[in-house]
Amino acid sequence: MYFEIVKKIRNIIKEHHKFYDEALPMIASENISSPLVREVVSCDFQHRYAEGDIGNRYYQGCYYIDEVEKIVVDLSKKLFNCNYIEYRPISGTIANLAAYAAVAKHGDKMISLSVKDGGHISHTDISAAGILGLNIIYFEFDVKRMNIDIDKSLKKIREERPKIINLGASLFLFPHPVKEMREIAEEIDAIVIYDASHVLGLIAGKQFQKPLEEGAHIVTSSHHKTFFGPQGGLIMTNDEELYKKVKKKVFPGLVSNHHLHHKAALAISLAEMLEFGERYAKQVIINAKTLAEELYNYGFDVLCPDYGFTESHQIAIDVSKLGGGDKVAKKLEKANIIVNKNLLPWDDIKKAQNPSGIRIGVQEITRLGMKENEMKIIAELFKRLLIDNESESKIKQEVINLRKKFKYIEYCFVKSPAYKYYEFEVLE
Ligand code: DSN
Repeated sequence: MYFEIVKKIRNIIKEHHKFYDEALPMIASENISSPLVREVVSCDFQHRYAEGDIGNRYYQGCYYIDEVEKIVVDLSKKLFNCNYIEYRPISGTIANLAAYAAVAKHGDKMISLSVKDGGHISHTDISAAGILGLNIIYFEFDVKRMNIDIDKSLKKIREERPKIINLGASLFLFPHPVKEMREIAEEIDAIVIYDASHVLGLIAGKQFQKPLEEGAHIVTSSHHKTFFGPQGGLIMTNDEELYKKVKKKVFPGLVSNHHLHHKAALAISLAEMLEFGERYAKQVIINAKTLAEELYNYGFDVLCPDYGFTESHQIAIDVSKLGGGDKVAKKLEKANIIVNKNLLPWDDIKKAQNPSGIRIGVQEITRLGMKENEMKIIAELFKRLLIDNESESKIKQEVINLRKKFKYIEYCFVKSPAYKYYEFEVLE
């Protein structure tokens, strides 16, 4: 009798795949992984345990797992030009928690960006940093530039003397001032942690700042936003002592078994990044800038017009004149355009359910092969839907038609349909 439920679940998932196959997926924290990554995610590693280090596990049967994880380490060091990589965190938040715990203790101060200025929840007292009991203070923020106000923040850091200076963000339009923060960190004996989750693929593709080279002591990240997936986290550093501390906090600290199939699949996406990353990241940034400019020219309040709108995969728009982020994101969703509502610096945090902004990411549609011409088409669809008030059903049909030309994943070794549901034959 429960097989009926199983069939229902599979059908719901197939519908989800069809929906994404006919949509414009533009959530800035997501991406689509290649068929090779997905093949490896479904491999037998998902059933196994490999607690411990490569070559020194607490379980037998890890021979091949060791081989693959050695490749993860080698490729990560090459791609990110770093000395030490801790690849076992199972998410970006766990990576942050491990890094914070490695260098600070309950009651220590950390400075980070507030959520309304773009910070991730794990950088704040409502999530990982708060669970660790860190005392969070916030950077001063320059809303015009949508970036850390360097002078005011340096003054605050000198006064407050935080133990951790935490860079990186979820609304992350421009490179952060790593060099300046490292200089002051030296002065007050602090550690600079840079959360690269959103921009890891751009860093890998050499189209964003180089946080380790610019002075971050530790870089934490997820590996599925601008990076090629699958979901998971990692930590990098060039400092052996810090690496030893971080490693202990990851295992046995915060991770028992590290989702081996995801790390095997990470080996594939590291290879994909080494091969295609530069070309992909360049196109991501061209697409983001093109889309931002087109939207701005149609009259949308795209942030930072005086600073080129963005240097990352993201665009932020103040849509308060159009009814606010909640209304606009829902209207776009009805037309198969998937974005998220987003707090902007001038919002009250209590407005999180209906903030002023929407955030748009172009990394996934870039991986589907879209370029400048498609950005122009998409901007026009936004305008017709949100400014001219054309019907959602009409715009949705145009989205479906546009997507018919972009069914495959680009920047990967094999040609395969992007949102295919890999269905096994099940005998009833
Ligand atoms: N909250 C996610 C984002 O959308 O940026 C990151 O975890």
